[in-house]
Amino acid sequence: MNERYCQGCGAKIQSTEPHRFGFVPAHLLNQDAVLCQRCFRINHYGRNELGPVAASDSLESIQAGTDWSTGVCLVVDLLDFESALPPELLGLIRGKEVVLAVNKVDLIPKKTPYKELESWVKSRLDYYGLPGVRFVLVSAANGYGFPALADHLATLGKQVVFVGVTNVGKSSVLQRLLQMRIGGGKRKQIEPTISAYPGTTVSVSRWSCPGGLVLADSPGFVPQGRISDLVSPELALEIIPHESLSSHLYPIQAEDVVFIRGLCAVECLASGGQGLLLGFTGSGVRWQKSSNRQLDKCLQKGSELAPIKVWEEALVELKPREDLFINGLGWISARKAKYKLRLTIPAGAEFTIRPNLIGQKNT
Ligand SMILES: Nc1nc2c(ncn2[C@@H]2O[C@H](COP(=O)(O)OP(=O)(O)OP(=O)(O)O)[C@@H](O)[C@H]2O)c(=O)[nH]1
Ligand SMILES: [Mg+2]
Repeated sequence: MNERYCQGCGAKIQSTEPHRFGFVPAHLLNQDAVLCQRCFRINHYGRNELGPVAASDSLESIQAGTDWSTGVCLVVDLLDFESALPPELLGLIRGKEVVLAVNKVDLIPKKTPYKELESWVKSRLDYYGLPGVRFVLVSAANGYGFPALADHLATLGKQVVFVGVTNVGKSSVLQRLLQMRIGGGKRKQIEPTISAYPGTTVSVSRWSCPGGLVLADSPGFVPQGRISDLVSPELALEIIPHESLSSHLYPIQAEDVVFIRGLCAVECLASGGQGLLLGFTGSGVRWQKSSNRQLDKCLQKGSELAPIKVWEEALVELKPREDLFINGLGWISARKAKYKLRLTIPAGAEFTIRPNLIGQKNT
């Protein structure tokens, strides 16, 4: 008998174990394309009851997807850019023709010119050893950039796979392209399953478009160091960027602390004059300011209910118009003065100092 796969998430269909991926009750199997119970429940109730796919399984599927493909659309989340290009993932697509879809630009404040974002992305790609890679700013939420993306994808051959780390919007980008009727023809009934929880797509799932083009979704690569992956799924939903980027401005001097409650703190050890720190997040959590005497309270250290038990510290210097980016959380940006800072983050979380994403740039 031919094996069948869920059209929404790519899981292998089975009718024996309701608590495993790919379950479809036997009486529903007599349709051409099937959707597993997990995808059905995600689509109708927003609940991902079985949790994310295991990182090792998704790795195998990504490898299979890229081996099969003639070209790769690498999807990254502009608000979590520094988590989006792990070397292991870049290794999986090495040698392939690649177009980058820099997604979620709808979350950037409207007054930021897209030209400015493009030069920022270009310089970050140079930094990550990807000079000259083609990229398009897109929003799967509002359709921005999709005509340009479709033109680029048309140069990748007939078998294009969408890859990227978890939750960047691979399935959403693919869904938007299918809704545009890329390649012409009618819209398919079952679309890729999308959810706010990382780890939704389970395996490679393919869509044949008229004209011979085949588009394939793939599971997300689980990157190291994102705070959103170190906490419970409920807290992760609060942390993951999903609303328009907001910023708060704080005049900062020695002994001040800016923090995101229970998740991270940045203590000012010294500043080279009167300067400001801007705290950015695109999620349900916010930067606040306090004094270093309140540090333990800000981090909820010692509290029974706090999710983070082990912390790490790092000393960093931040110059004007540099961001201190904390993977899977948000960032702070220095203005006017340079700072010596002590960063406290959950053990295993990663951070990067980078040129500022938002606001006037150093020339
Ligand atoms: N604001 C905004 N949200 C988006 C956009 N694209 C995707 N999302 C949201 O991002 C979350 C993840 O989207 P998915 O398409 O499931 O992401 P994925 O990369 O396929 O995730 P996995 O399958 O888990 O690896 C969902 O809550 C989407 O609604 C976008 O352009 N803008
Ligand atoms: Mg997906």
